[in-house]
Amino acid sequence: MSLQLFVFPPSPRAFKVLLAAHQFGIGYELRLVDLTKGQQREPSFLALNPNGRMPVLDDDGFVLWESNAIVEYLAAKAGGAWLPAASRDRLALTRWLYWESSHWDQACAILVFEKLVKPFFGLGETSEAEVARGETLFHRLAGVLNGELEKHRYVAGEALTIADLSIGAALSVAERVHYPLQNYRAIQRWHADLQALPAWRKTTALQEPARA
Ligand SMILES: N[C@@H](CCC(=O)N[C@@H](CS)C(=O)NCC(=O)O)C(=O)O
Repeated sequence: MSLQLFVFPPSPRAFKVLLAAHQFGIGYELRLVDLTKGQQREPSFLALNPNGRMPVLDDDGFVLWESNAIVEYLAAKAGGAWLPAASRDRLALTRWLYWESSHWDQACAILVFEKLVKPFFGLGETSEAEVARGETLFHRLAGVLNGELEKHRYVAGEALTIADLSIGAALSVAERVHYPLQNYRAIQRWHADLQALPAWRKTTALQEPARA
């Protein structure tokens, strides 16, 4: 059986794993988990991920959930320098994946929920208090990211790594979420570099909400 990615493509977390697969040139079968239809709560999906959340990878019976774990798995499968063998080199990237899931994803998710998910799913008015909370968290993190990107072209140095794919995925909805990026010139430059990647363009083409 081929490698399968269970995703809802409009989501930035789906974008992350699809972007990684495209960047590494790894073939996959896209299995739609339509969140608008509650497919993440169906028994067949819960059997793959009891958390009822996408993305999920199934590679010939090896099942993984958590988007950053999936990115690491794809990087290992791709070989080469994508997942460095030396522990210090690898952990220099891993720490950014933890940063992404503990801090960056959490801050971005507040803004995505208020400005994108609520209108998309008809979940009520945007809460200005939540937007303010999300923006406060966002600024603290964007300052850190911008500082690193002033020192080198990509997050962890001069070469593109899984840290860029993981952290950059949130910006796949930047135009619609209006992250407060005005004062972060290095992030803007990096975002433009990511958008120019053929893999980014290929992933963007899948973002349109599924119509069934
Ligand atoms: N930390 C997880 C988060 C996954 C997640 O929260 N996915 C959301 C969509 S972006 C989901 O499937 N939500 C469905 C639900 O909560 O019912 C990851 O990075 O994979």
